[in-house]
Amino acid sequence: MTLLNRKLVENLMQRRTFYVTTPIYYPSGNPHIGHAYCTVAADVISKYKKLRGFDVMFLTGTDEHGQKIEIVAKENNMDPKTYVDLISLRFKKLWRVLGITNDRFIRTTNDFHKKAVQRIFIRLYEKGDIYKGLYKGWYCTPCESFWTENQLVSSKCPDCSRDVHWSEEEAYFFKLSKYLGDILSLYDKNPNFVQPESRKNEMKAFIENGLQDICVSRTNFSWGINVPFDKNHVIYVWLDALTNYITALGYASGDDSDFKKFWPASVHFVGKEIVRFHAIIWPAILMALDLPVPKCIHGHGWWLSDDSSKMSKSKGNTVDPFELCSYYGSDAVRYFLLREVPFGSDGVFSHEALLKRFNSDLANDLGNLLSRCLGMIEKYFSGTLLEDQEILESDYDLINMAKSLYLKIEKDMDAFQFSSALSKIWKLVSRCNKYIEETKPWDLAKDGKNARLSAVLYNVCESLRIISISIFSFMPKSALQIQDCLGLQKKSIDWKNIGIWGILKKNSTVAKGEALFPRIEF
Ligand code: ME8
Repeated sequence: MTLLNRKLVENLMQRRTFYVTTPIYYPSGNPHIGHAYCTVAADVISKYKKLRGFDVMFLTGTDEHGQKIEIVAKENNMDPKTYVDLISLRFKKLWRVLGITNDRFIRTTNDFHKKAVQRIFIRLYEKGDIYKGLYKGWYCTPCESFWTENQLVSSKCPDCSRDVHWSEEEAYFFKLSKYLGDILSLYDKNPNFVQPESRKNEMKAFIENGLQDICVSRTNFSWGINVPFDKNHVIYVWLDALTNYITALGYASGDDSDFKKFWPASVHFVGKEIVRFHAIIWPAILMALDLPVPKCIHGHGWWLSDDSSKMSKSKGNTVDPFELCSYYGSDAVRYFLLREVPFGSDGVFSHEALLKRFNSDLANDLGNLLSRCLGMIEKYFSGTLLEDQEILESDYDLINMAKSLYLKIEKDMDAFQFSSALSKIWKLVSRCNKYIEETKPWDLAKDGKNARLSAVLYNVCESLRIISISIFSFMPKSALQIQDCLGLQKKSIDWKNIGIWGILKKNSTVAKGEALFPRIEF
């Protein structure tokens, strides 16, 4: 291989990695629908990128230190480690139930992470970007955040509106103020760094009046990683937590080959309330470590309860995703979460809306299409797709729509517009249903027009094959079930096959099988 070719191949290989993360969740209570939301979104993009041939790293995990965890463990009469062991298992279990296939699960109590965080702290201290000073200010325990007097809203935490308490102590500080200019120029040079646009504007407004150094150690509790050279101090939980994105890849802990391969992250998915930590503090820490910053921070919206307040553990108004999955099935839950509300916006969760989506989009539109089409092939041709087919010019409206579907989805998926991608897929589902109404296969059967009838049913099967590839990342079980009904192997779920017409072999056998989404009556 010439040097130039080798360079090209290396470049190509490098371009084909994709690293997606979710926030690492506080195991301060059982996982709820909000946690499921972000992890499903990351799973969808991870499955999609894998289908498209990327070498993907998908990381999630739990953020196990801090005063909040210490308190909740005590309330449950457990030591913090026993408590987080228990709850982090619930998160892992939920990901299995939801069909999530993360590549790694980090716990901040993992030994390798603790050691790496200490090394990072030392590096920043030796560089002069962490220094010792006196901390005076307001502290919000649930948010693990410090606030100045001016930042409080009606004397409460500006993020969660709960009580704050005055705190005054010797502490270590990170020189965030030093990186103000670099962060502003990061936003200017990379207009897509913070998404959606509205969140970027919020960040810009937040730092308009400058940035203050932040306190990165605490002495009033002990459940955390010690400052290695000053054992009275515990490292601030956000410094501990944010660095998970690099320690999980082996940064500062020996084998850093994955770090070299996957960093910088392609996207950090986070809820809108923690964009600030990810879009300001995190890049500054990385800059201080002389590391590249992530390519994108995407702040998604919130699921609200029907009184329009944010669902959260502490408010006790959450929806249990385990229950939803056992009632509707994991694919339906995944579909609903990403279809109902555009990823950047807030949405009100209701069982009525989920049931409506289930019965209309899944049972009626897609489920019926599959069973109707395959039922007719069983009835008229004993389950075989006939060789002899009479294609008409008018069929090309459906054929072309199906063949070009991938172009529209790719655009949406690359912009994390999941709801829009699904609505385009459902346009094809509707077009198939309309095509059946237009071509009236039952009349063709009655009139003995078998060549035309077999063409019509073949066209619907091919469209269903394309639909199954397009929905795989959203609803993996259903996609595989459709493929199975069409007599295809799992490996035919391949993005290379999505824009090709005629993959289904003529003379092959199909079978209706069990209903894809049996209608739920209530
Ligand atoms: O903030 N709607 O953990 P956390 C949508 N440990 N998404 C929601 C949601 C809702 N009602 N409620 C929670 C933490 N989420 C830190 C993160 S990262 C280095 C450290 C999702 O358990 C959303 O993604 O409070 C949000 O950002 C995340 O859960 C917060 O989880």
